[in-house]
Amino acid sequence: MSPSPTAVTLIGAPTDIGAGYRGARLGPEALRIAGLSESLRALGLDVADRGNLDGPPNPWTEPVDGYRHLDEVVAWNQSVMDAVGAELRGGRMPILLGGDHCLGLGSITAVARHCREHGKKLRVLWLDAHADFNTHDITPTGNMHGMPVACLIGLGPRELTHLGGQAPAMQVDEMRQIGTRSVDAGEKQLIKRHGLPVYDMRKIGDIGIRRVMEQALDGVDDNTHIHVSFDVDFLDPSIAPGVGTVVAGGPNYREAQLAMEMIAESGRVGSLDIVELNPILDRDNGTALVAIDLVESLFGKSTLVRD
Ligand code: B3U
Ligand code: MN
Ligand code: MN
Repeated sequence: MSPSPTAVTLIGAPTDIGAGYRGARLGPEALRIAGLSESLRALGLDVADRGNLDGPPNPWTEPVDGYRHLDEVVAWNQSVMDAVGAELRGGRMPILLGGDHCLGLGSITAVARHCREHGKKLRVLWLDAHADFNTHDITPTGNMHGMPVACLIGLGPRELTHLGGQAPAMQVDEMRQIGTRSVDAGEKQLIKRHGLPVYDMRKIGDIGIRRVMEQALDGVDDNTHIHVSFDVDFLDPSIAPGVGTVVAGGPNYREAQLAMEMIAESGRVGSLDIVELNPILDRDNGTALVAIDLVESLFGKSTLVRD
């Protein structure tokens, strides 16, 4: 297998437009201050930081027809899609620094289009406590960071499902969700109806993270582009308290690290989102530091003594 790309580009998207708490807009700076670029450079990567994208402010208004801040969510996702698409066209690997997880829509729409244009298979690894599979009629909050996966497979408002021109942006069987443990009642039914592949915490408890990752990576070949959408609330809150929606019972440090190491060993990682980091709720930027440690593992930093 060929090695992962060595040229990576950081793209900051400082917004919490889709979240239920404000503060994820500070995520890109927290990751920079915690030394993301330096850590990646130390692994031998060529790192460019394009700074932050611009977008509308957060009006902090109530949902309308089940969507909170829909116009602003569209605007932010449009810029993310354009920026991520530009890096892929330039042969660099985009790393989106969120920002909340509604931005996964723009990022993955660009990645999916790139895969289609280059005849590549797509595998999205959605590392998250949540399924983010709500629609406007079942969402308990109207917060759009709970909806990007539904939008990606064609369920949602036209402005979002057709962000990249055609819908759906991706097929449900191109996704694997890992670490899931907080799913709303309507969302659960929708997951069943659409056959969304989910490795929830119960599955991780039953068969262990190693076998879960083997299964989630099954079928990945030399022609596969892996996109990792890393919602920091995937991690157990004991190691990552700095997120808006903490959910107890997540992967511990070593489980998360092994997951990242196994993804790295596939050699097929082509793009990454780091989202939902909320420094306002963190202690001493510790969650950013943990996220960076795990991203280092994703880029090949190994715990093997003889490698
Ligand atoms: N499922 C809930 C909560 C939630 C989803 N994603 C996050 N929180 N981060 C919702 O609002 O849709
Ligand atoms: Mn999420
Ligand atoms: Mn989440």
